[in-house]
Amino acid sequence: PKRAKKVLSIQSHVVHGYVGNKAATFPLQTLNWDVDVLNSVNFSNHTGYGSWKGHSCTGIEIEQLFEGLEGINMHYDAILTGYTHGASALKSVGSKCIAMKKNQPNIVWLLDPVMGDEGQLYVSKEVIPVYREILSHRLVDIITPNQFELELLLNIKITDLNSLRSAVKLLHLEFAVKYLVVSSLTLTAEALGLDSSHNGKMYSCISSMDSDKLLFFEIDRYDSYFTGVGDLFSALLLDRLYKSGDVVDSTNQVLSIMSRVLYVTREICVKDLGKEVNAKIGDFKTMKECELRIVECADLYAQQDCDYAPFEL
Ligand code: PXL
Repeated sequence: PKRAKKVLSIQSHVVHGYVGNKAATFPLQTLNWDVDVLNSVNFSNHTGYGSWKGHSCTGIEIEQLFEGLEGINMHYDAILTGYTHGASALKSVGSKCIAMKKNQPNIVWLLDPVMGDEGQLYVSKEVIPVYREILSHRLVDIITPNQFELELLLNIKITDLNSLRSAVKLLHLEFAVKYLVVSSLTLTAEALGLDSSHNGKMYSCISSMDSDKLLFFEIDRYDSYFTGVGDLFSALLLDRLYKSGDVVDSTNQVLSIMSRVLYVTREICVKDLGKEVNAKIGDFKTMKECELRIVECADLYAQQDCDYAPFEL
């Protein structure tokens, strides 16, 4: 058998549903990764339900887990860091991952600065400067913010193509990240200078440190709020980029899988309930119906078809 690669994944755990490590672990396992799962929080469910209980790890608790791993001489091929609720926990995650990268520079580190979406923060706002500090060490290889998170990191408002370009440039310059993949932009087709035939679409964009090109993908927009999409996206992107190093093809494959996962998720909902359901943030009934069908989608994660035609703007 082909030996599995090893990834340390530091994200949230939820008892019910699929966000954070619950959205990343099983898909990565199907792709032949040994996933060492460090849970930054232990919640009943994701916070978008409006009702949840649970515990967030303190910085000291996180450090102890890393010390335990050091004590048994663990080494990794990749690190995936996502949802961490508080500043002190994130500081510990940051300093330990920075130390690992310094000791072993060929580890691939994908940092997903999970903070919020569409203007709403779902972690403590104290994490914003901590993410900036971590990134300033210039050791992160891949970053996957959404538009809101990119704005928070750089303290820049993105309103059109020019401000997006400035943000992307600044990010590469200040933080030396090799690849930036913005999985969902809230900029409209109009703001990007596209004609009205593109109305109602959403965009992802990618940029590499060694190129001035900004490449876009046009994807479907849903009225429903799906949580965990970003977490599954970053896990799959880490797999593809680790294995191929081609950011355009990797992103295309992953976006194609994401579209199929959302299709299956919606189809199962229709079969179960006889109608489409659109989740509303804070409403646990609809949120529950729209949990990603991570298990049922097991056969999708290895697919390599590219459904999109990326274009430059
Ligand atoms: O997908 C982001 C996320 C991850 N983990 C937890 C969350 C959320 C978003 O709400 O609540 C626990």
